[in-house]
Amino acid sequence: MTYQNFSLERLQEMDAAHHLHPFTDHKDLRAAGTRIITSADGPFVYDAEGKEILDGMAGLWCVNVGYGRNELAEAAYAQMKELPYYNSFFRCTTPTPALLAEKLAQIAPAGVSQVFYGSSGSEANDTALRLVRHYWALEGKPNKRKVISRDWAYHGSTIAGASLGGMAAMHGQLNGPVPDIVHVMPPYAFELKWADESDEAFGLRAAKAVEDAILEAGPENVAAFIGEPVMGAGGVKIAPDSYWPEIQRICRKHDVLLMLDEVITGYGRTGQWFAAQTFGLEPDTITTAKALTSGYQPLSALLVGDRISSTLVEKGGEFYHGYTYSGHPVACAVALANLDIIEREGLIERVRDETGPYLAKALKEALADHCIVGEVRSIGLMGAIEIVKDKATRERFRGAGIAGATVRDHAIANGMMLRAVGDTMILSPPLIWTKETIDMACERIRKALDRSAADL
Ligand code: PXG
Repeated sequence: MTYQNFSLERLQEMDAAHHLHPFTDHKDLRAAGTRIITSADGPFVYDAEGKEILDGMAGLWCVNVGYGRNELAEAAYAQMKELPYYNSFFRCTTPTPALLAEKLAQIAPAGVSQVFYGSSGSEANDTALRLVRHYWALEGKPNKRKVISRDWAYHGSTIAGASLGGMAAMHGQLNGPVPDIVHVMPPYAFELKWADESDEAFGLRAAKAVEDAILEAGPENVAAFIGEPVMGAGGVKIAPDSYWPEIQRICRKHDVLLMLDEVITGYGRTGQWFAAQTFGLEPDTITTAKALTSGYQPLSALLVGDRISSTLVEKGGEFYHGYTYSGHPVACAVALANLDIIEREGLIERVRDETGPYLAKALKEALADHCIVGEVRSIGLMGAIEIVKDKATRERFRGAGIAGATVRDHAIANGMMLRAVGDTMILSPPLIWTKETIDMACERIRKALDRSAADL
């Protein structure tokens, strides 16, 4: 049975009748009807009515090699025929997770050479939280349990992920985060920088908020700091240059582990394999998922630094943790083929030397002067456009999120898939975008901004 046997209306009816969607107000959705995406090729997705949309979000920050890669389908097919599944418990493995682990160790930052697999970023962060606390217990410091995180962070949607994250609405539905997680201000200059403050001073102030939290908890009680090198779902918040070196220094000074969540920034997005390399950081854990397979299969890899892994291996005994699909052979086969494409086609170098700098320039030249744009910013192939009512004062439109949703809807109607985070428009396209694709995107976004300005 294929979906082609069903009309668009019938598919929408089934969806509305039975499908509970992630992060969705269902009454709203069922009244409006879902958009059904049925196919995709290269940088474009197509909906059930045949409309072509340039995908500015790479699916959901994941399809780094673009759509329509037969090679990835063939890798999955071949692995499924040979061995669709076997577990990696009980002293077993299968070939592809072993091959992938070696590959990941080669591309990871120095001092990070071990891999724990899961199926999602949320699962990987759950693993990371357990692992850092287990590490400190093994080191004879079981009181080092607290984790410092940030408001607006997104670390996933399981109970551990949502607790590590700093989304107030998610905490509300959790009855608050799990204990021993502390959130501090994010390095979000656009809204939090004081009028007379330099970027550098603001970055240091945001980092000091982390140190203050460590000192308040007592360093002897703090296990780790966790952060996305560039906050993604929180609105592509790019820290000033002074922030990350200072965070690294603070973590070292207080013997607090550095956990990077690179679920979005990993695998080329910032112009290096990992943003840790872009920012020159030496993390103890790196959470990765999404672009590890370019979204063609669900797979996550928690990369574990040698400090933690040597203790785990030497004195850990059994680590009572793991998932049925840890090291799934098909997902790992697809990841290997995906990393091979990224490498063979030089996609990371292209982002670093060509399309990343070009996106920054294009956003500035084509969009920054628009009357409802308060700021544009980008790093590698991730960018943000702040929508404001008053360019000079940065005053927002009334009703947080309405302006963002208006721009998004006009963009989609104009063939450009954008995501709105409140009134911040987000771009995180496939790494196969060329200069021409960037020009096409800016033209479509500019039109959407014009129409939105008229509406708002
Ligand atoms: N960490 C980060 C930094 C993420 O961006 C996760 C962890 C969780 O990954 P999983 O695979 O469990 O979803 C993410 C996921 C959005 C959006 O609206 C972003 C994510 C997920 C869903 C929606 O931008 N990021």
